Amino acid sequence: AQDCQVSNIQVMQNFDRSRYTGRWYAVAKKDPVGLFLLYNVVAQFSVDESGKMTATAHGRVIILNNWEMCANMFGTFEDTPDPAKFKMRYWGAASYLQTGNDDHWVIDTDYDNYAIHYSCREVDLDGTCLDGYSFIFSRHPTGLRPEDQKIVTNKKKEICFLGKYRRVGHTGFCESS
Ligand code: DAO
Repeated sequence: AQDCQVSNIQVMQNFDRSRYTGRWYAVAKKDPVGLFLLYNVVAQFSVDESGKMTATAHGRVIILNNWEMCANMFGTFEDTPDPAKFKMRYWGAASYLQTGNDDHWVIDTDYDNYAIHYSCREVDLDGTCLDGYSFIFSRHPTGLRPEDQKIVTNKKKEICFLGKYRRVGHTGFCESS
């Protein structure tokens, strides 16, 4: 079913947040309007004592439309009735970085190799996504394993973002920031 209705998008069944913890490398990204995270994007997910999911991320970002820098970002996740759908509040280590409150859906993951994230910021009047972004994460900085590529391509199609991704490279440049 690919009617591109945001409300019909299938997410990960029985999402297990504890298996999702640890380091994920963004290897591809579909950008939103007013893009922010550019390259060397690494996210680290955790589950705190109370069971709440949190994350930190670092990467090359663009601010004021033409200024690039390495940034440290933080996110906290509010649960919803669907275990794979969260509300993410995010902010930066510095005040001039982006802040926001976005949907954060886990579309699919095998926990050990790949994950597909989806966020629609603005749903159009016809129910499709007008402004959204998506990360393809890998446990490996080198990218997806060949056997995961087909799964990921199918999911990109299902969320109606196929052909809208760009590769996100890893040079290690923002690792120490
Ligand atoms: O890059 O254009 C963009 C939008 C993404 C903003 C989200 C950044 C927040 C990161 C914190 C948690 C990590 C998943």
